[in-house]
Amino acid sequence: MTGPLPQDLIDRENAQRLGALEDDYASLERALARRGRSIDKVKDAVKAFAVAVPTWGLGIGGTRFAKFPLPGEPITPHDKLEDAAVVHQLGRATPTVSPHFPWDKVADPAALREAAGELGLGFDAVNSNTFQDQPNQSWSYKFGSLTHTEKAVRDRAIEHNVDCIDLGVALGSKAITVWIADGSNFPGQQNMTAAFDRYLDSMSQIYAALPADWRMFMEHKLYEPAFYSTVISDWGTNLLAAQQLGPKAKCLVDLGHHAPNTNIEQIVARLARFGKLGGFHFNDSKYGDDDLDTGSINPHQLFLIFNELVEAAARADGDLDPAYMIDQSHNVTDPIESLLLSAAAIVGSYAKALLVDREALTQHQDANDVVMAFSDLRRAYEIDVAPILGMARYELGGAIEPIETYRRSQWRPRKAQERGRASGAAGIV
Ligand code: RM4
Ligand code: MN
Ligand code: MN
Repeated sequence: MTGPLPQDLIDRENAQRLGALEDDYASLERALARRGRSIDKVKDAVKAFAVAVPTWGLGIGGTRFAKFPLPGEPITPHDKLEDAAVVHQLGRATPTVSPHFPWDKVADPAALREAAGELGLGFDAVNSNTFQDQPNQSWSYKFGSLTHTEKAVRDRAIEHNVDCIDLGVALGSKAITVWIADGSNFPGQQNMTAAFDRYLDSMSQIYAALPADWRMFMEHKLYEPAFYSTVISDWGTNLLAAQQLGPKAKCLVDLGHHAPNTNIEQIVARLARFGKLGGFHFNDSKYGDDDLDTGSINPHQLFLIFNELVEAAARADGDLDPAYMIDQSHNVTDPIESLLLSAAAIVGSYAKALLVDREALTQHQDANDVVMAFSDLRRAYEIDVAPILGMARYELGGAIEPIETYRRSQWRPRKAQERGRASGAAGIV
């Protein structure tokens, strides 16, 4: 099965656009060839690139104030898979989904895995949730989870993470992402050293439950919901923990989890250099952890991150394998459209980074030729890679123009007839 949308619709839409695409591709091919770059090589790398879609980003998100449901948005885990399959069928860059538990908890994970397989999807890292209390839960995470002062609460949080690993094994996943909301709102509220020690102790117990071929991604975040201090506040703290825990423990970089103006690309370079870069949660932000669409605010930063990744990959000689995942909250758009645009922004940044003339850049850096070094980067950033992305999608059976084809498919209005209505309660996602 190619996906939930009729393939002949995609073919018909593509047929109208193929001539123009071939024309643009040939023109870019000539322009790149003049500079000694092979367009086909970049296109092949783009075709092999994959980024995971978050199940929590497939429904409409919300803020503390309100959530405005979208008629036809997915309600059940299976609905979410269906929508993820639409994203992949059109965009051809998102073959996996990253589930969040207990939000995506189902009685029969093997059946969910099979349903995903039938839709052409697999599972990326599973996510645990100890930042909310679940209905009828007899303990509370109000004052922390893996770092709670009471052992009984820590044990429940550890148990939940181990359950998530078991679910992930049943789904065919190979990693767990742990983000905790633990921290404090007032100076003096928490013994910062003791809280970190409790974190290390709890995490070592989760680490011990990891299957041999699994990785554990640890996500730092400087604030929110704790507003004075968070236990895993920054990449330095995260790296210390990952180093202590062992080789399967890696740092995950969520683009929205840094102080404003942080040089995220430099963090990426550092983590990659020391074998501790686990993966990414892509999104964009203006003020805080806004979870806006990737590349919508600062596409240049995204390019610079991929520039470091391409640089690190050349040095690592096949030893660099970060998990690429999206983590966004779609409050005012159709999530399918946001995810299509975001995946294209991510893949496009990767393509641009591949177009950097790395030999020339190194020469200019070594000669301290600032303007030429900067110009090398700028030139690659300014290339319009849309024809490469369009051709890659087309050759993989996707849509040359995914959003237009998606709208033509009438997917959402049809689902509005079939699916129930999502709750309008405010909430994080
Ligand atoms: C957090 C963090 C986690 C995500 C939750 C929903 O801010 O980014 O990755 O699981 O939000
Ligand atoms: Mn995240
Ligand atoms: Mn976040």
